[in-house]
Amino acid sequence: MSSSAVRDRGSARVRPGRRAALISATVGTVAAGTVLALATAASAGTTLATSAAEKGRYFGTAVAANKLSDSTYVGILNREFNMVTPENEMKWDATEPSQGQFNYTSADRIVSHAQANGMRVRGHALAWHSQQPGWAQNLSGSALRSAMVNHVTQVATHYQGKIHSWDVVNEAFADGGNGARRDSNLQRTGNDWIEVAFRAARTADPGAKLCYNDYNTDGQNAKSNAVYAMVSDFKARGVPIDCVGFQSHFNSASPVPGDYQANLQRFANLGLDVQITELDIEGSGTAQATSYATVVKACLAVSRCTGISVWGIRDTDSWRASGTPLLFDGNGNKKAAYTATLDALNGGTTPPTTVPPTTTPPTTPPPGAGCTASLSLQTWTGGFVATVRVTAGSSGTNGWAATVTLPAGTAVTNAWNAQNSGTTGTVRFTNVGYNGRLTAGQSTEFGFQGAGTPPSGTPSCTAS
Ligand code: G2I
Repeated sequence: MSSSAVRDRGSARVRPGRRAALISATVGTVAAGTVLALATAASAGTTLATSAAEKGRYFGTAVAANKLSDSTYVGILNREFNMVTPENEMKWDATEPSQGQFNYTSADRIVSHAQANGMRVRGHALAWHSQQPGWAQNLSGSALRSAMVNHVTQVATHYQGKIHSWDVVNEAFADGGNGARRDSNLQRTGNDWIEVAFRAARTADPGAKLCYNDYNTDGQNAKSNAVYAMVSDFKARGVPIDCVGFQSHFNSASPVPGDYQANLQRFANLGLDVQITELDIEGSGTAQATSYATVVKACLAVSRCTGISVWGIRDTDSWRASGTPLLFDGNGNKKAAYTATLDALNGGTTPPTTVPPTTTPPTTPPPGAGCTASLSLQTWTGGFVATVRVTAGSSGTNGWAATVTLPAGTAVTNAWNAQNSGTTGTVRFTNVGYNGRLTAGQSTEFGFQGAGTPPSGTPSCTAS
């Protein structure tokens, strides 16, 4: 796969949540064991993921591996989100607790959950002054520089092909008025440590978008000006950087800045993506809801704002739980902030809640070798997101290929969790490295976005 193809796969447009309710759907069994679920009308989404996808964005959340056994948590996660950021599990202290000894157990759990549920992953964070293992905290100079480069290389290589975007460097600028770099052991290895980290990440995973991520850079100020200057310089000198993450941790002392959208836009104008990476807003009720809507509208107004991630699911999951900063309360109920966020994603339209989804559950594939595929669509005027579920027959698979026939004039604009050959006509999607092997009856999902009229046929599936 060429690196440009890989980068396309990691671009902004995303599939809706796996359990997307299709407002108006017909289902037909086209061939034995193969089901087509086809949305027939454009519609306002009913989950954060579907609504964001209709606007060409993803909607994500921070996830903690130790909560993946909490059924309420997982129920909301799978229903509402199509991007996950490991909250702590990919950090240096978690992934390299002893020098040269890598532990990916917790992070892999999150990545596996994401892949099994058709979500993508924001990697967080490769190089950061905080949450370093003790051994790294005690290093300096060239020993620390080498250790940092090795860490970036090893972790990005381990997750190569599985990460939509990496926070390559996190929080490297100081607060306050002078726009200086933050003092840290990494900074003291030399001012070029940031670009060295980005180059190492690009070499290790050419398909991932590489982001600089920070807080208190959400409006125009001395700190964001300093980041802006660094990014401008990187773009001018060809240092590989694809995106800037705006953490967007807000409260009454640090509200959504009045120039939030303008600040996103000026970074986008440098020719890279912007992402809202750790959104949470302390508060409650209408005030909190209004602030969430402001953030969402700002992202939607900036064409290169490719997605929004909140920093946790329920208020009780938050790193600052007492501020009740999230979209779901401690019982998993939707808050006013949720409704405002969804409405903003839907362009101010409240989606109908009285129309039940009419998607018929897929039929059980007949026993036998090979594989079957089912297709579900979320459509809007001029485009669609297709989710294809591949299910192995009784022999399991070592690899698979699903073929979809597109109407004339329709093209695949990007695909994820599969590699497409061609973009028009009969398009063949083959497994990627991590989802080719399926045991008997096991399923996996991939997705693609199209411009034009959605396919009306049924994907065929062949196994190897
Ligand atoms: O502080 C909020 C975020 C700011 N931007 C970078 C993010 O990585 C950061 O996330 C937070 C996590 O949400 C917390 O969960 O980073 C904190 C550490 O800097 C995380 O807190 C740590 C606690 O400090 C540890 O005591 C604890 O062992 O979480 C660890 C795992 O629960």
